[in-house]
This record gives sequence, structure tokens and C-alpha cells, in this order.
Amino acid sequence: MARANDAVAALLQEYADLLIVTGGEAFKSRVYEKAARAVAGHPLDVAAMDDGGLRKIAGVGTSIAEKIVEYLRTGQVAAVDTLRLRVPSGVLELIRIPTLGPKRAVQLHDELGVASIDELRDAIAAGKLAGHRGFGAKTAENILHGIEVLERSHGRVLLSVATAAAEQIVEALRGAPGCIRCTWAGSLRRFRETVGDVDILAAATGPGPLMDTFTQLSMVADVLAKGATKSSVRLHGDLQVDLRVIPPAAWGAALQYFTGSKPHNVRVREIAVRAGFKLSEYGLFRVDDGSLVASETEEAVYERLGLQWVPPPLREDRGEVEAARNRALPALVTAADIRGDLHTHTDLTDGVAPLADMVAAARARGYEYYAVTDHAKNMPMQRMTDDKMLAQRRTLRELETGGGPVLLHGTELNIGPDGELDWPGAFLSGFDLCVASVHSHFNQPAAQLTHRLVSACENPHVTILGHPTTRLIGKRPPLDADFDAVFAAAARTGTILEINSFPDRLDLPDELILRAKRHGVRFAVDTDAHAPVHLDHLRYGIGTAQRGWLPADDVVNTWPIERLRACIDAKRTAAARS
Ligand code: DGT
Ligand code: CA
Ligand code: CA
Ligand code: ZN
Repeated sequence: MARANDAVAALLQEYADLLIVTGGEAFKSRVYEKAARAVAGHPLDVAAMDDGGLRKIAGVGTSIAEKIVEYLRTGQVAAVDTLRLRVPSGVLELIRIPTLGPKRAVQLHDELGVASIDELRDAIAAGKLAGHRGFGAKTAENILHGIEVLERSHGRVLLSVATAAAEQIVEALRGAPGCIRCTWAGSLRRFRETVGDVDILAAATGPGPLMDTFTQLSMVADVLAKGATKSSVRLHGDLQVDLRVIPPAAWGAALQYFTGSKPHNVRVREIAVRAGFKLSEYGLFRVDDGSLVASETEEAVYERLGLQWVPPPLREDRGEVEAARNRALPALVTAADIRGDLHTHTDLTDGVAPLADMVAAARARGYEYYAVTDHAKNMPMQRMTDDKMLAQRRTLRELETGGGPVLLHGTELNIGPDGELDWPGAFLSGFDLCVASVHSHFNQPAAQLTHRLVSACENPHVTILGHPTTRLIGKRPPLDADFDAVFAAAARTGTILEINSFPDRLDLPDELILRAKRHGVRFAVDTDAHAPVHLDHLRYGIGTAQRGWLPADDVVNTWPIERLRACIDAKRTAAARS
């Protein structure tokens, strides 16, 4: 929303899907898909670029640039609209199922007459898919999974999308006359992976000008309600935003109330009631004489209840209130603790920026170290070879002599269907570190998936297990593996678990971080950046780590480089001894 890139990328991806559905050339579809990825990862806002600038983006030629310009000018693209009209509306609905894909959506429509998600669910239940080419029992199950994922995500948006919108709105409101403070609360402040609606809170002397500014923002599609203390709008792209304006003296109490979560607030209110208080969005009051006890800051509200201030990511009723009462809340890891990134890509594989640009971006962030981990050779699409990898290593060493972060040469290995990796130990030992991830065969039986992940942990050269569940929020469910067994193997072998910061991954998710922590595992908060702008996604990974109650010491990329290297070497030598 702050950048037009995401909307443009979504449109290009839709066009790629529509080309397949309407029987267009697969080649052309792939061109649009590639351009969609490049636009999403481009450092500059496409809304601020002219035709010439657009055509400099990798994979964007004349006709794609024209479509982007048309979209930015008019909000639509005639070619996309034309294709949409050629596709039955039922098929358009089916394409949205993440595990189905455009080709099979058409097949279902043409061969079975399925024209909606409900009809598809009925057809599967009646066993009608059986016997149709490409639709085995496993496929049907997989489609049902996809429908479930789609319906669960209904109406919720990714944390990154909500954050971008909230930042823009808060900036506008802070400039409005009479605004004293403004920030966001709700699930967004708690860093939940998806957000139902954005809750903005402002303290002002008079709410009028804020409500006017808010409802007149150019990103607003509809004003749902406009009042003296509360207004609600729907943005282009469907996200709902609520604004509450409160008197400055109530700031702390209101922020506490509207940050939630509801279960956390229930716990806190119970404590208030037992102590003879009443807690509302206006303040903490004594029940006997109605006098105000605290309201100006959140800290004061928690303090008067005998509690430590609770960081918002912890406010989920997972034991944080008890811990706050015992002064036992963890000192959570913050972005300022991070010394380097351990999982990033370049245009040698599917990144969109050259090595030198990625390194320059890492240097600009002030990182002490930075690992480049392009995809390994068993992923055919990436066209990786031993020679290319070794050549990249030489370039990396040359870049390092220019100052800046210590550069680590790594790779992202593919954990094969039987747990095998891309290269033998002799070649792997040449890397400073290796990330290993599952990129294929997601639907194997649980025991086999567990075996694959455990085997990867047991390889002495595997430093980090990348995006361990492989879920894509709203698109692909997590692997059906026995994660407690995987975490136990990671702890036993000294394998680090990734917290991937990419907004549609956030993998490991918070609940699995909590489980893994009980096994005594260490974590790495990485961005998996495919472009310089992606290094900024770190904040979402940090928020997720905080929701998993992690202190800095549990996160290896807060450590000095010597300690990190010693940890990597320790795993390799322990394996060599045994
Ligand atoms: P979301 O929007 O579904 O991602 O989740 P939240 O947590 O942002 O929920 P939302 O927007 O309904 O409400 C924001 C916060 O306001 C919520 O976390 C707690 C507070 N809140 C809203 N309504 C109530 C209520 O009826 N009772 C209490 N105790 N708190 C409420
Ligand atoms: Ca909300
Ligand atoms: Ca709300
Ligand atoms: Zn990966």
C-alpha cells in the first residue's frame, strides 16, 4: 500500500494465471510470472517510475511496462479485464485455491462442470474426482487443504501489508491539527502473522480534524462510519481500518485496552478486580470512590496492578501475566541486537539483485557479517553448477577486501525426497555455512517428511534448517511432520532453526518457536532476501521471535562472528569425531 509494487505484482501474476486458463502460451505466462517477482522485489516504488525506468527492471519489456503504466494511471488494465471476461466466473473462483493451480481449475470446470468452491467440495466428497487424469486421492486431499487455507485466511491480510498501510495513515494523522500522539494498536502491534483489521489510536485535544484527515485519505475506498470518537474505513484492497481518538490523559489505558489481545485483557482485568479496581479504556479506577489511579502510560497501568510492563508480542495469554507478576518476563531479542543475516540470495539464482548490490545493502545496514546462500544445484530451475558456485565464492572474497561486513559464503541446499542433499561432504565443507530447506515433495507421509528433516539435521555441514515448515501463509499448509522429533534432532546435533522473516512465511511460526525452545534449540532470524528491500523484512522475523518469547542469546545472529563460527565448527567436528 505504501509501495504500488505489491498490487502491480499481483496483477501481473493474475495475468500469468489467466493466460494459462485461456489456453495461452505457457512461455508468455512464465514471462509475466517472472516480471511479477521482479516488480515485487524492486527497491524503488514503481508508482514513482517512468516507462524507461520500468523497462530497466529485470524481465519487464515494452508491453509489460505499458500495462504497469496503464494500471498506475487508471487502476485497471484492459488486457487483464478482457481475459477475465473470457473465463467463467466459477473458474476464477477456483484459481484462488492455492493448491489447485490454473490448469487443473480449467480441467475441473471442463470435465466435471465444477464452477465454484462449494461444488468442488461436493464433487470431492462424492468421489467424483477419482478416475480423472491427474486427480488421485492425495490430490483431492491436497485441494481440500487448499480450500481450508483459503477460507481461514478470508478477510485477513499479511502483517507486512497492514504495517505498510498503518505507517502511511499514522504519518498523515500525526500531521493533523490537534494530534498529540498517534500509533497503531491491536494485532498489528502484537505482530500477529495476519491482521483482521488495523486499529489506530490517537490522542488529541479535539477529534474533528483527525477524523476528517482519516476519512479523506486517498487510500480510502469507503467510509464505513464517522463519529466523534471512532471512525472506520475500508481501503482499496479491502483492508478495514478503525481510528479511535481519546483525550491525551487516557493514552496509556486506551493503548493497553486496544492492543489486546482480548484473552490477555481478560486476565489483566481479573487482577484489577481482585485488587478493588476497575480497568477500562479510560483508565484504572478505584471501585470504592471512583478515583483515577493510572491512565497516562501503559507502564503506570501495569505497575499499579503489580505487573511488569508486558511487551505487546507477548500479550496472548500464554503465561505472560503470571510471568509479569513474578518479574520474570524475558528480555526479548530486538532488531538492534542483530549483527548479520544468514540466509540471502542474489541474481545468480532467483534473486533480483547482483551480489555487489546485496552486499552494499548489508553494509548500509551496518551488519558485522552477511551470508550469501544461493540455491544449490538439485533445483533444476536455478541452473546452479559447481563452477558457478566457486566463481561466486571468489567474487565474494574480492568484495570483502573493500571493507564492510565479514562475508560468509553459503548455499541453500535442497532436502531431497529421501533426505539427500545436493553435494557430497567434500564440496559442502568448502562453504562457511549451509542452510538446508525442503522445496519439493511437500505431501509425503508424515513419517517420511520427519525422516527428511531429521536426516538434514544429522548432516554435519547443515548449519541451519531453513523455513522448517515450508508453509506459505494463506497458500500452503505446513509440512505434516512430527516437529517435536525434528526439534529434538536439531537440539541433539546442534542444528540451528530458522525464523524466516519473509512476510508470507514467518517460519518457524510463534507456536513452534515456543515448542522448539523447550528442546533447547538455537534460532537464526533471517530474511531470505531476494532483493535489497527484503532486508527490511527483518522486523517481521524479530516480531515473530518475540512472540516466541526469545531472548537475544537464543538467536545466533546476535552473536559476535567468532562465537558464530565456533558454533558452526563445533557441529562439524563433533560429527567427525563420532
Ligand atoms: P484482528 O483485528 O482480528 O487481527 O485482532 P485484534 O486483536 O486487533 O482484534 P480487534 O481489532 O477486534 O480489537 C482490537 C483490540 O481491542 C483487541 O485486541 C482488544 C480490544 N477490544 C476490542 N473489543 C473488545 C471487547 O469487546 N472487549 C475487550 N476486553 N477488548 C476489546
Ligand atoms: Ca484489529
Ligand atoms: Ca478493530
Ligand atoms: Zn528456500
